[in-house]
Amino acid sequence: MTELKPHAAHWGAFTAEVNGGQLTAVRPFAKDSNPSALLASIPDAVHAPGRIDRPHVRRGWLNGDRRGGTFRGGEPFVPVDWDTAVALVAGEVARVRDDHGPASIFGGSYGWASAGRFHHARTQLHRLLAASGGYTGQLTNYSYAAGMTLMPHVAGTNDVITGPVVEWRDIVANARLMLCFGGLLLRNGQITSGGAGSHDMRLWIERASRAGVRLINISPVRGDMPDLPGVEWLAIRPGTDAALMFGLAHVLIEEGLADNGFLARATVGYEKLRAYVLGETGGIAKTAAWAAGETGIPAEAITQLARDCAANPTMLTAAWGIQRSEFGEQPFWMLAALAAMLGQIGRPGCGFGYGHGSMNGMGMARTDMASVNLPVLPNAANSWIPVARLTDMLEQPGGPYQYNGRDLTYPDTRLIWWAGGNPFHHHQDLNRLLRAWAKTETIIVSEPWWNSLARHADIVLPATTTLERDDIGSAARDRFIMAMKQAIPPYAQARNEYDYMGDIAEALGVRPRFTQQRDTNTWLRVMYDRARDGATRLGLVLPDFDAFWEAGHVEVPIPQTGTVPFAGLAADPPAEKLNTPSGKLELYSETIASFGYPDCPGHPVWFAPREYLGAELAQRFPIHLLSSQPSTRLHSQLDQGRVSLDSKIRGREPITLHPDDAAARGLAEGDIVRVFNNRGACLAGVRIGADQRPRVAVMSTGAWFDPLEPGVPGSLCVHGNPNVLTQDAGTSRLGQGPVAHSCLVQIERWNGELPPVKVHGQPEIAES
Ligand SMILES: Nc1nc2c(c(=O)[nH]1)N[C@H]1C(S)=C(S)[C@@H](COP(=O)(O)OP(=O)(O)OC[C@H]3O[C@@H](n4cnc5c(=O)[nH]c(N)nc54)[C@H](O)[C@@H]3O)O[C@H]1N2
Ligand SMILES: Nc1nc2c(c(=O)[nH]1)N[C@H]1C(S)=C(S)[C@@H](COP(=O)(O)OP(=O)(O)OC[C@H]3O[C@@H](n4cnc5c(=O)[nH]c(N)nc54)[C@H](O)[C@@H]3O)O[C@H]1N2
Ligand SMILES: [Mo]
Repeated sequence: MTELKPHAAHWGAFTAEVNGGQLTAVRPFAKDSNPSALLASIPDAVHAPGRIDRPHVRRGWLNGDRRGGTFRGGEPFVPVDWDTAVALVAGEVARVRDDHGPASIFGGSYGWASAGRFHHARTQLHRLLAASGGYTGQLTNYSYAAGMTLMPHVAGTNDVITGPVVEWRDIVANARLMLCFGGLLLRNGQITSGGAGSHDMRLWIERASRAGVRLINISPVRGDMPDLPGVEWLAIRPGTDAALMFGLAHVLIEEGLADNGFLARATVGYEKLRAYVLGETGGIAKTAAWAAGETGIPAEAITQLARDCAANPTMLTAAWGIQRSEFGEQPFWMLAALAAMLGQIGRPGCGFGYGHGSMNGMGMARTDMASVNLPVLPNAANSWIPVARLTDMLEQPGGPYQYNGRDLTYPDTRLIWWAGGNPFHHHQDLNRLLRAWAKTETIIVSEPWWNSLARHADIVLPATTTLERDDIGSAARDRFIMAMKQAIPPYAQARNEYDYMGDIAEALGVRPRFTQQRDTNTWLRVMYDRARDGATRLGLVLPDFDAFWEAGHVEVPIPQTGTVPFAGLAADPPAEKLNTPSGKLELYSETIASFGYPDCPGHPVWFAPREYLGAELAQRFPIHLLSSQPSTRLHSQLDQGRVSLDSKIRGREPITLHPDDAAARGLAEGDIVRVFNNRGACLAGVRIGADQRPRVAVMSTGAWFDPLEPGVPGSLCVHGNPNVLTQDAGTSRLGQGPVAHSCLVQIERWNGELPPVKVHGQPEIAES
């Protein structure tokens, strides 16, 4: 008999079909306008051969190998029972806390974990470590670290990046022209953090196209925007968006098209920026011809585009990925400055924003209601690093660094505990990470799967998947709250984070602080009721918990009129003071200037990246590699599912090359290549696509890191994880964000034997 259970994931809500304790299929949520194909991979992942069946400990660690021992990843694991695992983990947490202080426990655990908001692994771990004395956390994120550090200085808010951003319904009704730096990505629209009840990104892009909005895809890749009427493509050279924006700004100034009235009343610092654009400062005039040289877009096209922007109701948006590159603050800042020069900020459907094509829910109408979530506990260690400075932290305990106006030092990390994220997916320059990883005494990993992270741990704790527990899916960007009902029993000895962390809390003497004396069921009610109370204060009526759980979901009503960001700035005189020192939009920031950072001065500037096609390094490594988000999975999640596996070429992650670049190397579709630079190398399967700039290659993130010789830094990744190639550096001292998209490589045919991809199965397990 088939049982049906409502459930949800970051890639969508669904009904689970269960037969005899097995998840046999999933059906998309009935109210989803455009369900994601990724749903098909869920049963494969849940019942994958790579599930972790019980706790394990690395053999060398059990034998006393700690700091400075071997590189992790090359040794067998010894199975242990849960009592042993709980005692080992609690012992290590207490030892490091007492001997070195809680800041020596790195519990940042960056990552997406699951959509379920209660059994959210990272939040549970933070609660446990906070209850037991504290830990070093991580600030900002890999998505838009540079942008979110910058924007409060410039616009007094991060809403322009996280939302509510300029709404699609206003864009459709009012804008005639929309510049999309990095395109509008339907593949990214498959995802909402916390779960999507409805995938509406496609609907909105289609509506904009039908309404006659000219949609300009400014990207190295044509496919970054769907092929619809009104869509045009400007094939920009990667890493040069700020240069294009400067070129546009120059035309606006030269042709008297800048809105000087708006600039005077709503912004500060325009004079300094103007002098820079004109070349009165900074050495060179940022003319359209100059911009053409950097961007590869003809000067006439730039000039015409600037005129069109000034003549039409215009919306400017940039994908978050634009700032995931060297000096990533600059294009984000310059986009705001360009919108200010056009003077349309605060008009419905016009102005600027970020991420309209980066994730489902961006630009869609939403309530102000807070999503359902698990509250955190105060962290007494008061220690953190900017999220992407992970390897730096491990390499230089006590080492100084700068971030957003502060002089800081890295903690001395002795213990790492990761739950709900995957640094062997998300971090750049994995070979460097692997070397630094060896400096830590103990590494604990909570994971459902033997992925690359679990394989590089000392103590491995097997977690349940969401299908094995009750939870609630909820996202501020989505109008649905979803009941996630347990559909199948836990796999083997896998346990819920809340349950085994409760036992570890017990061993540490802090169980009541961790649990607040509540069981799972009580927590779900408490979390739901808190959100419901918040809704009531906004005048929204939501059903009580029992009615919600019975129905399987709640649809929160969407207000008829939405938010128009900066509406008060459009008035003359402005009726709105921004939360910046000047109360205005800051095209020059005294605060940022006062930091004295050479890599992020007081107004937007053009810096030539170290790695882009205009750099000297491009003579040796002539291909710019874009490691974009995968259409076939979420980051590293679902890589073992059919959608991802079906996309691979002889088991390798595809890399898409321009026909000229393939021809120059004698490569055909389906060939295997070695992609390499000074940092590392991986295999990949060739796809040929004419719809991208020459000398640009695209390889999605997320293929599980699978080194030919596990435990040997620099070993070839036989599967195709691009993060063995990407550079690990901060965007600037301001944002310290990751720079994955600034990456040069060379590509050659792989003539050797094709090593097997083993990472989706079990690692070597020793006798206990
Ligand atoms: N080269 C390159 N690298 C990038 C990017 C890029 O553009 N290019 N993008 C970056 C961005 S924007 C991001 S957000 C990051 C994403 O990086 P991550 O968020 O770290 O990637 P995920 O694969 O989602 O990792 C989530 C992990 O949680 C585990 N997990 C899921 N559910 C549970 C659970 O219930 N319990 C436990 N214990 N674990 C669970 C999954 O198995 C998975 O290993 O990657 C970044 N890395
Ligand atoms: N299916 C799927 N969807 C996802 C995710 C996923 O893993 N899978 N991850 C989610 C997450 S965590 C995030 S943060 C968002 C990220 O959303 P984004 O940051 O918007 O996604 P990216 O793929 O990094 O970049 C968007 C596009 O920018 C283009 N691009 C790269 N460099 C440049 C450049 O220098 N200039 C210009 N103009 N374009 C450039 C690339 O071709 C790429 O397709 O996606 C979310 N959506
Ligand atoms: Mo992200």
